[in-house]
Amino acid sequence: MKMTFRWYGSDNDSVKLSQIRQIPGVSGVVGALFDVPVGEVWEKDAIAKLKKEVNDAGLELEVIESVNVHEDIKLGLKTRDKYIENYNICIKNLAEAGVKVICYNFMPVFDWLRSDLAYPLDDGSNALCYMDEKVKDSDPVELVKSVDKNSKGFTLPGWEPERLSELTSILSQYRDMTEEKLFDNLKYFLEGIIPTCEKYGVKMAIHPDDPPWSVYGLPRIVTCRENLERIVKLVDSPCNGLTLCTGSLGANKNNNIPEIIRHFSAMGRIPFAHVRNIKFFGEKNFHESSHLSSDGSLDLFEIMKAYYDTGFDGYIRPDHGRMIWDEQARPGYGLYDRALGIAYLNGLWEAIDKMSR
Ligand SMILES: [Mn+2]
Repeated sequence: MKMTFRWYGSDNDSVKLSQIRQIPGVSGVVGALFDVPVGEVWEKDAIAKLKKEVNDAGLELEVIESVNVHEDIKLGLKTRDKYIENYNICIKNLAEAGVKVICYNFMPVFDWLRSDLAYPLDDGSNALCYMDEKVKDSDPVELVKSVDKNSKGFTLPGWEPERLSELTSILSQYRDMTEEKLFDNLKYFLEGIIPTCEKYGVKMAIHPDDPPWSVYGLPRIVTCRENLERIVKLVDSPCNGLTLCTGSLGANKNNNIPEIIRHFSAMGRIPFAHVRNIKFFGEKNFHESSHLSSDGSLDLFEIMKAYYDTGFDGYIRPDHGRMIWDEQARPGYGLYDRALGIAYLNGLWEAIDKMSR
């Protein structure tokens, strides 16, 4: 297991590399080039600059999150071949800079979705929250505006203003999209890029849809064990893997997370693990919580044990954290609670390891 921490870049993150370096057990950051528009090539010079900055701080840059997939690929438009070609150049350029894993998602239009970015918790902290009725009753354009307004000036990944400015027209393009068509389009994309990944030794890791159900009538397919099974077999290669996000998949109570981890980790198809907890307060309502099992609805001991027992040697990160100790940071991405999460995950891992010997 290699512990990592997501970082948005020196001009785009309240957390410094020097601070990340001091979190016990962290070997690297999960980074990205956030100023390259979706679908464009990530140039070698820009990648090298980011890598140097991270390496100079004593950290590795072996995981990228995300190289976003252009809507034309998800929609299956004729123009997709050009974007797949660009994606292949990105893979090659990143591999040559030492990147081993690329996280991506295949959610139409929206990336992750929340109704509240600073939901107050009993202990005085706050966290990201999803209330189904609130999302259902909202107009998508209004929701985007409110997310933008409440992001404290930080850009939020997946909510890039330029991508969402034409929201109404993009939504209308998806009017006839079905789950089956989306599976077909994902297969076409994977068939176009996995040979490049095999050639250059990069693993693709698809992130589950968050939340794992349809929103605003848009189909979502990365939602449950059955669909994950179908996805890893669309192109049956070790380079076609998963970013197993406990909080995203765990939002559907029918998903048995430790069991899903055991299955796909034993297959060697989890190159990247997102480990965090959520707390339900209704069937489709949840807020994010601290990582501690007793603070949320997921059992983090069973989750880490599932990884340990299946010989997990991929990358892991604490995913999100609450906002605590008056920190001013990007919602979900402060330093303090994610660092606490790492200490806890490392503690679980050490205990499981020593008790297993
Ligand atoms: Mn995640």
